[in-house]
Amino acid sequence: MQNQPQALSFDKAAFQASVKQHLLTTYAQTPATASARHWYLAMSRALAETSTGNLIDTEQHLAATDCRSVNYLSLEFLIGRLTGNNLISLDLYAPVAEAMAELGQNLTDLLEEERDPALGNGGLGRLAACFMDSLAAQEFPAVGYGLHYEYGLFRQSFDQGRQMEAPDGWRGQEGYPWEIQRPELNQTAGFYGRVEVYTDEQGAQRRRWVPGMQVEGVAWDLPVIGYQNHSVYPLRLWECRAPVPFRLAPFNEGDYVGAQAAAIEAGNITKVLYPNDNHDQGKTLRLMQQYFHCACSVADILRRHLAAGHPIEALAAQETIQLNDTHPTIAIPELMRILLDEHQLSWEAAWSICNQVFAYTNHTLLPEALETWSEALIAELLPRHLEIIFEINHRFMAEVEAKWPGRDDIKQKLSVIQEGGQRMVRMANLCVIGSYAVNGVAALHSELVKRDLFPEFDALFPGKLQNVTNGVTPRRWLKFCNPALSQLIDEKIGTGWPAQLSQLSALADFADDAEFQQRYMAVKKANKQRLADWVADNLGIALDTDAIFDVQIKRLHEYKRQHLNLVHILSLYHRLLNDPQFEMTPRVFIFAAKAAPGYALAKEIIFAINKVAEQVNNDPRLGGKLKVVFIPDYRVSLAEIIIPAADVSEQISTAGKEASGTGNMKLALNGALTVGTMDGANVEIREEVGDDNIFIFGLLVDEVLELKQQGYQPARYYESDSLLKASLDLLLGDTFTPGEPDALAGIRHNLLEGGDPYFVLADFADYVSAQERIDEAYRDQAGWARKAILNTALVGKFSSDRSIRDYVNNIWQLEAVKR
Ligand code: NBG
Repeated sequence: MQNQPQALSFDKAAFQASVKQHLLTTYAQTPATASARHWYLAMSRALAETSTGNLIDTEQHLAATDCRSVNYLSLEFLIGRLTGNNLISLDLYAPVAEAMAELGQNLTDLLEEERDPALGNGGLGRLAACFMDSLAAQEFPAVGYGLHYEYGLFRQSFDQGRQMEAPDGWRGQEGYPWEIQRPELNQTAGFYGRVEVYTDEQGAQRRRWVPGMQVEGVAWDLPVIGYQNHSVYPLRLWECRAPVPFRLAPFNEGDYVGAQAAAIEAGNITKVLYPNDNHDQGKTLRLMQQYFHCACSVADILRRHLAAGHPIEALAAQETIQLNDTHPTIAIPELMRILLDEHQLSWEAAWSICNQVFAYTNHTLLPEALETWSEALIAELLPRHLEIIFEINHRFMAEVEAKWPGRDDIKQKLSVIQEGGQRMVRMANLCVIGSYAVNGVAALHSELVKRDLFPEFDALFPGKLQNVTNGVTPRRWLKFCNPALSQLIDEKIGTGWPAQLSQLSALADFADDAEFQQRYMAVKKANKQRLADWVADNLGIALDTDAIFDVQIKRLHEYKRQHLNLVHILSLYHRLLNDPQFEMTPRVFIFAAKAAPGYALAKEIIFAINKVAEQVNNDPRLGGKLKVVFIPDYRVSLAEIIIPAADVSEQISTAGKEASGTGNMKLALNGALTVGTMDGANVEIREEVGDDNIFIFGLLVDEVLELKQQGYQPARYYESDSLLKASLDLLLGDTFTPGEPDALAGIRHNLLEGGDPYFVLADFADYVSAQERIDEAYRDQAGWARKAILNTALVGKFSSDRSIRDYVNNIWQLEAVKR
């Protein structure tokens, strides 16, 4: 059956038999004994069988087609639950629902049994998942390479308002039904050791690395199923194990620990995902993860290339490698090492290949997120790679000297090695030097990369620094998560939009149609009810669906300014209690966010929001006007319930800090109106939806910089704005923490004495006025419906299909291979 795509036809009886077969042979259950979880597992295994067939067929087809592929290297793929989404891609949602109903099972309930594979922190990992979906949907040949963490991002719960972290064993006891181990693809990777100099047969002096430790990379594939086509691409995740699983001799001697030391050390490498978003922690094990990931992935890419009969010199014609942030940077010296030491290419030949293979995406300007590794650490773990890094830098410094003779200041800035104190290796510099293209993730961000982060690189390599604005997959983020809206859209404009999101613009014609407005808002209301029911069931808080659902869901970070949102809530609380003239539309503020476990202030902000919520939700004087809900354990599947229910989308980062954002796109697509700063992709969302359909406030990037240069004094804002003063002062005393005075004062302190590094106080007044405009706009329900419809209609640009086409056309130069 090679190269015969399996049709998207569905044999119900065969499928039901397969489900029952899996119940029995994989899970040792009969229909009488099986729990909902067993049914979900068996159903998913039955579906996965089909996709594995298509995965292998696609693989063989592509190998025979001699096409060019992209290899997407990322330490994170925040894929979300697969079963429901895959049913959409396979176009089998309704038939499988029917088949399962006949077996006495409710599909919606079964889908709730899947645990989110939380193999990412936030936007960066979720973007990688959307990109894989869009590659498969458009059939651009691709392999995703990541790590098979035993534990994904921690599970979050609250204990008296404080974040608690628990390990997330995402595969469960039974293993994850969609993954398949591919032992024939396993690779090995080395660490430590020394570099050996030897003379080869031609009498030339050569160098080679003799590692002191070897580990095995076990290949696991997850299927990335193309939307209603026959292509299935692999998301290949490497699990680290000892090369020899168990050493019998020392064990028999009674040395139980020694016998397993290697296994324990290797197992640690892919034990757990580092829980930092936009922050570099510099831990040794993290560098080991990075190198392990790159070594296995590069080896697999070369395996495919050579197995297809291509000469090593032709690598760049066949393969491109996209580095998702600097986390996989070490792939550059790794490929150099293999080309030089194993394939014996000259430096020039090897470097020219690398320079045509790698491309790099920058996802942040925050200095604390720009990775550096100590030279000493790399020397110990990867001695040959350090030599290669030095040589790359040495030759690059000569280029800099040629361009700017005698400019040591520029050399110091561009050097891969940061001098002064402990010598550090700057991964971003290495990426820019080693890649043929570098991109930022939104127009504004890419401009700032050129202007502020890498101006000299831009001068040295004109055209290398580009922009690709992020996007989100419309399959998961509209069709799957918002079935009611999807159906309404289908009715109005047909069913082509999930594959071509720009078609949504046809909805704009109905923005003023009273009947359509009413139906659109009825869908929103039903989605709000779905969320309200979830909140009532899980958190015991009753929500009024006539209230504005105002949503801020994203990682907890000072730059994202959840505390600006909090201070605004405090201002409403103050006004409701103290200003008899004050009127407001009832509002429900919904938060969901995880804080990195080591980020103390972020955790204090979570605590403060939880404490304010407790008080506000139970204060009868507020007449139910104000509710605050912090939903624990934010994850993809929660986003899928919250986003369709949102009226207002909070995108309130300090201008210049949020590279793009992608939650902003998902929320706008689902008809939430953005209240946002001129930051990241908000700027482009505004361009698309128009000024009347978005609420922009706050300082611009250059105004922030100017204020900083002048010497920003947050206390001035506090002293001159009585509402701000009253709101911040609510954080003193024990209004929200009875018996525990000043428990929330740390946040106030950070904003006043701490200098307010993210300009919360400077933007407060304008934020309040944007919120007042929202309140007023919501009172005109028809007007609001119009704005919401236009958001859905006009954000087609933000499909990740378009992002991928931008990469394909401007960077990767791939051809689609249709099956
Ligand atoms: C994040 C940015 C977001 C952006 C995503 C995806 C990192 C380092 N960066 O603004 O903060 O949307 O990347 O590009 O996680």
